[in-house]
Amino acid sequence: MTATQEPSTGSTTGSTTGTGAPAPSDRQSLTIGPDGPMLLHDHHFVEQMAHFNRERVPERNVHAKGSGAFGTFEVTGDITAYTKAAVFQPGTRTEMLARFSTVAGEMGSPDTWRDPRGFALKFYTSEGNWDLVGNNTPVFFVRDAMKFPHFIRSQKRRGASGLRDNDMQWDFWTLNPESAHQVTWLMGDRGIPASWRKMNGYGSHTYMLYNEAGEKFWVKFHFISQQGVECLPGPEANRIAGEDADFHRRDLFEAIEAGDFPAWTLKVQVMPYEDAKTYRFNPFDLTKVWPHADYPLIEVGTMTLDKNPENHFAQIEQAAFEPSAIVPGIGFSPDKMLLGRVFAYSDTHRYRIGPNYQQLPVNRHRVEGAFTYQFDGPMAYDHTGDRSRYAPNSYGDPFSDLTGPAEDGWETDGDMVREAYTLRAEDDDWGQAGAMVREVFDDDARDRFVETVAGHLLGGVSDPVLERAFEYWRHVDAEIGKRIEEAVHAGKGAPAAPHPTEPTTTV
Ligand code: HDE
Repeated sequence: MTATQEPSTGSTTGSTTGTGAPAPSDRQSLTIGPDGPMLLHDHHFVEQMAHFNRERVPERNVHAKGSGAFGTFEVTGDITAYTKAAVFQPGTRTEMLARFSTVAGEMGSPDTWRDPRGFALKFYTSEGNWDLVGNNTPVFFVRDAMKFPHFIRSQKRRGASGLRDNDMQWDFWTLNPESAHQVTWLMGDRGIPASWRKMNGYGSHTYMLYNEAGEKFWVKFHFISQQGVECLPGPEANRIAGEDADFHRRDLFEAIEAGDFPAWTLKVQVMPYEDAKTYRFNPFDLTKVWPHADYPLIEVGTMTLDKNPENHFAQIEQAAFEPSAIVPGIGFSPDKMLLGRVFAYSDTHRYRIGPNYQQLPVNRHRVEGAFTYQFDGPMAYDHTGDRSRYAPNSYGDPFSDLTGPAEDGWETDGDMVREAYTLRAEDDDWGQAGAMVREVFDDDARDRFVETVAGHLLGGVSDPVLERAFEYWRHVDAEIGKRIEEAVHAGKGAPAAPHPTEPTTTV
């Protein structure tokens, strides 16, 4: 082989241009003589470069880092007393897609950072797609969608340095005490799952179910891991973060490749419609869970993931989960966070992957004979032929014309206001967080919790915010607040946490 010859592996005439013509070369650009200038009409070179420069779509501004798999949901129970949804009819099997993710980290960030995990599900049901876009925690940081952009920016990067900053995080959390329950989850062991396969998933919000007779119920969805729940100790999670940023993605992909299919049991809590009016705290408040003693879990079915994506970009990066993807028998609720999300997700998809994102195969519904009055727009793919482009019309093309009360509606009245939820007898910011610390954590978990919170607070949190943080934890639980303050003062002389955004715990 002479000096100028390069090794050729495989066929040297097999690739094509974007228009399908034989490509001239994937190694040499067109020049005048081997040493001469490149030529502009080397359209294959131009096309390669131009497309390469456009290979990325904007990453999700939260939940950017994630992956998932396809599978099936099979109904093994019977909740037809509560819902007419086809997906919940006994024995029904529905194909689905799940995507798991962290929240604050960018696309290349480590899977094992401390963070809630996205637990996004898309069910390709016979009545249209049903998306349940939840997390691995049953609650959330705030109660009103208006706070969400502020919350997320406090978890991201400072304007000047572009660095993440514990001071911002604690400033936001302590100025929004409703965050206490979710922050307790986050700083506890479940803040770092050992695997996406070994964590539960929750719809988090209260939704509505309604049956054939039009009777309505309120519902919360729980996906209980059949692999159990396992968490990573902080130091091990930090070590893994440095060695394999894709630890969870790899774990899920390789498990499914090996035929080790993860499964979750769907259970629901059902609250009679009228109960919501008098329940002791606001049942639509996303910072709270419903005690299982009040509304026990009812088994519904099994979700099994058994098929890896064939193309990560097409099927995971461009997957568009949206709470607005709802089907007959399942409805929304007065939860302001849910109602805010019903707008936000489709909006972000139109921005990220274009107005026709629902035509992409991974997002496409599986309904035969579907007939939507959405046409054209960039990258339109559906061939609508000479279908009527308006409704009603005289050509027999279908149109909808429901009138009267919405079947998934609820009664409401009052002036237009901007106010927090009306407080009920047991509406507070601290009770359920305190119950978690005292009744769910054991002694060892409390020790790890104190170390994690103190380690995070020692990562650059300013004194005024620190004082508010001590008060915040005292409200959650006097003893835990005292221990956290002592741990911070004891650690004050110690060097700040090695990675301020990650707690240095000894778990
Ligand atoms: Fe999200 N959220 N979110 N979120 N969220 C997004 O949509 C938003 C909230 C969740 O794997 C975004 O496609 C608002 C709660 C998951 O693709 C965005 C509010 C819960 C995923 C968005 C919330 C979630 C997202 C960013 C306050 C759990 C990833 C990119 C009202 C119940 C889905 C995107 C996937 C993604 C908006 C709060 C879970 C920006 C406005 C609460 C699992 O649209």
